[in-house]
Amino acid sequence: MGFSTDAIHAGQIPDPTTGAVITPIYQTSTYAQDALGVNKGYEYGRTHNLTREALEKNIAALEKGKYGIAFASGLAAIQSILGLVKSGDHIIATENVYGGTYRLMELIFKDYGLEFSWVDTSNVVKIRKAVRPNTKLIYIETPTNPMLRLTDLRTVKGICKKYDLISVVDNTFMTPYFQKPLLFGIDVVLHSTTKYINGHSDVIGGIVITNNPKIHERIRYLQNAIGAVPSPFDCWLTLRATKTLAVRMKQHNENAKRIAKFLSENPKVKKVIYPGLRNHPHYSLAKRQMSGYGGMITADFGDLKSAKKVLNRVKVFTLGESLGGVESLISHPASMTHASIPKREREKLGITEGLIRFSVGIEDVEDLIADIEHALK
Ligand code: P1T
Repeated sequence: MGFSTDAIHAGQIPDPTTGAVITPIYQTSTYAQDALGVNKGYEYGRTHNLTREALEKNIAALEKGKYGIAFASGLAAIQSILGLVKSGDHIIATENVYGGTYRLMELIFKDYGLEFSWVDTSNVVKIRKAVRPNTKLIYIETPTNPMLRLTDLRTVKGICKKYDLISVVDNTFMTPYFQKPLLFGIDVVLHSTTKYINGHSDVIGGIVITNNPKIHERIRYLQNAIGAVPSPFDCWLTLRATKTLAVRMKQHNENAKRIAKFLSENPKVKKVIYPGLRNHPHYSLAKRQMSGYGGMITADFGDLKSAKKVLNRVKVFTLGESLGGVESLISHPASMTHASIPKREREKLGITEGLIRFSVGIEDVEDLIADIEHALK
């Protein structure tokens, strides 16, 4: 089936009791058992929930994966992935990931004996050099948050095959509408469903998708054992949202392309980073492994003073953390999403005080451009 058909139908069958077309919210913590040891396959809400199962099947289908395992947040999904390795194991991770991902790995899990190397994974030589005898997993964010650098998925898959490593891709920025890492042979895909997948800025959630039965078994075990599960209502809202994922992503992409061009032509903007611009260092890779460029733009306004003016003056864009909603958001990575990264590290990555991140929504693009134009005057 095509993407939109799967988005609307996959994982959802009319409710067997009433024929309700929309999967009900199974708002229950437990299930009546027919007799001791006899049940309908549902025992306890943390372990089984039909609304959650529908969501898991739906997003797995969009990623061309067999298994989806949903979590209460993107970070809970990432934590479950760290359960694929053990104390003493080494992980190679993209140096510029979401600040919370860095915090979880470097400031929490390092203390539990995991080793991390933060690598520019857009450079294959650097990935190869980072492999150690105890390396078990490569964790990729592409495009990265917020510098929008890309990693070649085919190359990562090749390295993982050679050294018998697990490959993981955070596909939050692209969504399966524009990028399907599993089709490149990547083992595990994850999302903060909080972002584009839900797309309405009203749910925090995460999901892990894989075709590998062993990885599925382990992550499923951890989902229940750790217990960071999403509520049935959140699953229902997210399931409702995936139905329009294709139309939303098309519009995010169209609007962002127009705004990236507008920003590029404005002399007050020092640098515009958008994978769909020809001057992006990974433009040709973007064309090869993505079918669109997404709705995220990062731009450097030179210094904090200039950035502050833009951040404080916009009216249609809302100043706030997060991204991927239908409404446009604007943020300051250095003091917001990436504040937990030490200043020196941050600046090495290019996350300077003058940097602004735009999450371009699906409003009328003329209004968005007028809003930025006004803020820049
Ligand atoms: O917020 P949560 O649902 O736990 O997801 C964490 C996460 C994981 N991966 C990526 C690429 C992300 O961008 C995020 C969360 N990011 C923001 C809140 C932000 O404003 O960038």
